[in-house]
Amino acid sequence: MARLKDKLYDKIERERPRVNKLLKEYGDVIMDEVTIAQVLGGMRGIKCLVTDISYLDPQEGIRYRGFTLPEVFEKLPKPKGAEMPYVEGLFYLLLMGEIPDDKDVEELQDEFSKRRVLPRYVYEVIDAFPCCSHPMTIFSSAIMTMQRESFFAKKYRGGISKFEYWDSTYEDALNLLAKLPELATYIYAKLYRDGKRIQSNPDLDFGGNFAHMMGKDKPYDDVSRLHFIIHADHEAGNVSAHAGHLVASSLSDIYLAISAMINGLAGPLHGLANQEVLRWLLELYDKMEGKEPTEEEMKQFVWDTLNAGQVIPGYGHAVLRKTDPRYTIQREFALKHMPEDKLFKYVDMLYRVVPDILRQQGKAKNPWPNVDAQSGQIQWHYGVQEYDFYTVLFGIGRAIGICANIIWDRALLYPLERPKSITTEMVEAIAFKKNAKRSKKEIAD
Ligand code: HAX
Repeated sequence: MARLKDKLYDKIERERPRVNKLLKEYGDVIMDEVTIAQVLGGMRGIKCLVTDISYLDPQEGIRYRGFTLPEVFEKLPKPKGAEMPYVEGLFYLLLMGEIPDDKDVEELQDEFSKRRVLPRYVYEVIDAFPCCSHPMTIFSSAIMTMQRESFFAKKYRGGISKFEYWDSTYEDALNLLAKLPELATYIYAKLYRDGKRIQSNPDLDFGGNFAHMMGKDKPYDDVSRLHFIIHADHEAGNVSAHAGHLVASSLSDIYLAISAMINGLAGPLHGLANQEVLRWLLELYDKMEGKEPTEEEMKQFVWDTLNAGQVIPGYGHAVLRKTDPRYTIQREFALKHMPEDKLFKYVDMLYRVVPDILRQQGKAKNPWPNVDAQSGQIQWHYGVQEYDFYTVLFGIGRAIGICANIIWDRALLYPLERPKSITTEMVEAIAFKKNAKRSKKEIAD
């Protein structure tokens, strides 16, 4: 992969002085103020992470390397006859910050193809899992099992300069990403298809090969490309991205970091929400015996969930304050390909009723749908109905973005992450001291 790696090296050489200058000449500049509510509230909104791979605007949604999602879908090269672009092209964009040409994508496709074969022991590890293990647990563990292949770990043990860390990290990232479709589809085959796996086809692209190994016809190849691309990154502070970055910052290799990233994604407030949406929708579907509910019935179902002290899965967001563009893109796909699908009609009706209800309830800062409100229904439509598997699909996409992030973390020599914690007593001391000042000022006023 000389061409991409050479280009990446040139870019790294150009980027390093920017970070050095900021550190050396502007290191004392204050960037943010932090309130007690932010510290006790999951660090919401504190500006303390840096990534150039993506940026999330609360109103507009995600941009990958400065491109909105509609721009990404319009500009990236597509396989012949396909509606959706190459996943390989997206990886190139995230890594390099430029739209690749056909040759760039072809080279990357070739590179993934050469690295795609899973070591034998990975199948054995998956086979050995006890029944009822969640697919995300198997996915994470299988990635961990391959840690012994880490090129970075071997190089580090042999002794290398920190300026070379990115190189073996890059090799690990490509080796791991290339294997994820085969790994995930084997987990699917093992759990839901009596272990009958379909051999990969080295001539197909990342998304096409995934669809092939899932045993799905067109347009599931486009569904896969769409799914992996929209899930790739959501700036640095979400749980999965942050977990990946945090673990990698101790110079743990890609296998350890991506496994940690997958573990963070497996929580119901994050990636597992796509599974929860389907589970919740099917509860109503069963109750209605497949009939379309009236808006009143749907509203009641939503209120019942809220009144039971549960969240509405697929709605709300820690940063976004508008409908997630990842939801909109999938909705447009569904409107084009499956407007009459019964479950799509449920999803569509939820879009009409949930935001008003959440506003009436008055708790959620963002009443609009996020990516997970729509993704599972599309999978369901194409026959992937084992909804416990949906977060694995999310994980494949997210690994693409996090690998690009970790390569750049190493390239720019970002250090071990180590924020400071204090005790509740110390927080109280800060709070009461500030309040004492405020009271004095209020009296003076
Ligand atoms: N349903 C019911 N209540 C909700 C809600 C929802 N969808 N979204 C937020 N709230 C509630 C919160 O639980 C919180 O209640 P308390 O004050 O009682 O604790 C209150 O509204 C304020 O929360 P917020 O500030 O608006 O939201 P947070 O930043 O704390 O949390 C979440 C963001 C995504 C976790 C939240 O909106 C949620 O739980 N949504 C449902 C689960 C979901 O869809 N998760 C996936 C999010 C996208 C993603 O990461 N995908 O991977």
